[in-house]
Amino acid sequence: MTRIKVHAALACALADHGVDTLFGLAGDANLFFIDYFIREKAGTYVAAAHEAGAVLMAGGFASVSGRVGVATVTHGPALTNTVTALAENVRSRTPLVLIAGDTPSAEKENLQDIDQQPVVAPTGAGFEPVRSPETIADDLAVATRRALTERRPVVLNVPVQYQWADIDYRPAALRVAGPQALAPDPKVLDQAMGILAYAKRPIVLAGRGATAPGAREALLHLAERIGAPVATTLKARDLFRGDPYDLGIFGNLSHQVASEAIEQSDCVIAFGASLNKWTTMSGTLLAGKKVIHCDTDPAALGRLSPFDVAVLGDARTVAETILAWLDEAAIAPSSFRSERLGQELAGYRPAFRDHGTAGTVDLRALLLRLEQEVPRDRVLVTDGGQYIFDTLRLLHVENPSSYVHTVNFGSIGLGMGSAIGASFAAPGRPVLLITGDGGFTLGGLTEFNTAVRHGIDLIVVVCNNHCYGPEYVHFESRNMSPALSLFDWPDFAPVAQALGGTGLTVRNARDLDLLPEAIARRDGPLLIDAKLDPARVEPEREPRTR
Ligand SMILES: Cc1ncc(C[n+]2csc(CCOP(=O)(O)OP(=O)(O)O)c2C)c(N)n1
Repeated sequence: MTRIKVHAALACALADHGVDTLFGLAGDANLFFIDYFIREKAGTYVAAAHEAGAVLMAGGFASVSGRVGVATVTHGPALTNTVTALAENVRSRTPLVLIAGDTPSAEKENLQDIDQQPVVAPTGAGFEPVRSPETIADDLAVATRRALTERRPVVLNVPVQYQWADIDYRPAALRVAGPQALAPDPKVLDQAMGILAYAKRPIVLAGRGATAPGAREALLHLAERIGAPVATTLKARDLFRGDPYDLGIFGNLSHQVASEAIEQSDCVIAFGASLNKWTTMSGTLLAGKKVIHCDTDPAALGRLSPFDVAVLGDARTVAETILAWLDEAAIAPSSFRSERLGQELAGYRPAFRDHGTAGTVDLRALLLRLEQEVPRDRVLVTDGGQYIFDTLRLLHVENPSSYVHTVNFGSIGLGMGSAIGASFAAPGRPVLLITGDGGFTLGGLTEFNTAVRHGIDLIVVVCNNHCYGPEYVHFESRNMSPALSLFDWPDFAPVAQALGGTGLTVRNARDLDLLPEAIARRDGPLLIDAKLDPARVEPEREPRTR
């Protein structure tokens, strides 16, 4: 037990929980604690330019590392600036603690006073007030435990007047149960076996809830055993990369060969997937098929989509148990993993018509070149906009945790903060951020220099059609002038240079040949301003190859 100030105790408590990286923006109510964390605890502190950036960074860090992300802001407008970022992280189910200072409770006319709990409530984040100076370590432990077990951001509200109070510091234990196997009920599994035994064309589908260690191998064994191709949701993208029967994404982003296989299938066994409207294409992809839905969360089973059998259990244990039962009952595999399907998958190449002109590059040509040129161990972060559909189809990662999805709240402009945070969870690996010009000007510009200051290996690709894509399409579809959606931005490459990074402008297909050298020679944030045609913003269906 040591006698220290509350701000020091907060820094010690963070370090005692293994937190080594803190994202924030300093003000009256958190500056001494940040200073102590850096000086006395050798913590890494990332100073964001906007509070939204700080929270997004903590979210990106948590998403890639699998650890709790921690951010800090001061009171009043600093907290209101985080609302969208909190809502995003609630919807992505990211464990995150936001340490927010609060104005002195005794002070009547503090300009920055605002009732914090009602500010946070509609975002869906949790709220934990620090009860007294003496309980600060315990209250942080409660907030952290809640963030990890409830899988959402929790705001820890720290009254500013506590900062310099002396307390007896004692580390508080973080009581969080580790991951564990959850075995299925044999009676329920028996029903699932009844379906699998008769399935002629089953598919094994994995969501982000099926990406725990060991799950991939168990699901692939199961798939092989029942003769099923494998597929994932968007958020579990590339989990089965390398398997010859990997269909890729199941849903509205499926490629042509996968779509055909999904259409023919008569049974889907889904693990850790919510079966939302994008995965099921509003239910149409599961219609007429038998559905076995497996998840560790009883509330997830059947929440968004009907099932024939709902199995409570973790992906690995359920898959391994089914495998053992299949062998015991000597059930033969289906023939859906046919040689023909394997050949079609091996031979599949994305097909598209190149709409590039002398002054614009085709989005798909750009993305396919990036797929080739950006090192494979990249982390991929997408902002929001029309370009996202092609981006998610054509760019790949080595495993699902290397992909950060930032449009869970449908907001543009959240990619840059998330990308910076992700980089701190993936040292030595490049982070590739794909953003629109609207998203970049809304949220990316603000933090580009933060990436420069911290020497981050970041490649920002601005899909610059100098317009708000969906708004352009709305106007055009009603034969109205799209003028309101068009923007005469400055070139972004010199802007990136002025902010301390490097910039490259890609004006047409020929300029794509500049990418390899620019990417190879990068030594800090690199921005690629790719000029696209606003009239070509809508994703096209893949032309049929057969
Ligand atoms: C915070 C926020 N403000 C406004 C919108 C509405 N909106 C949706 S897409 C979009 C424009 C996106 O433009 P850009 O980033 O250039 O990508 P594009 O669609 O043109 O490819 C806007 C303004 C939004 N989704 N989020």
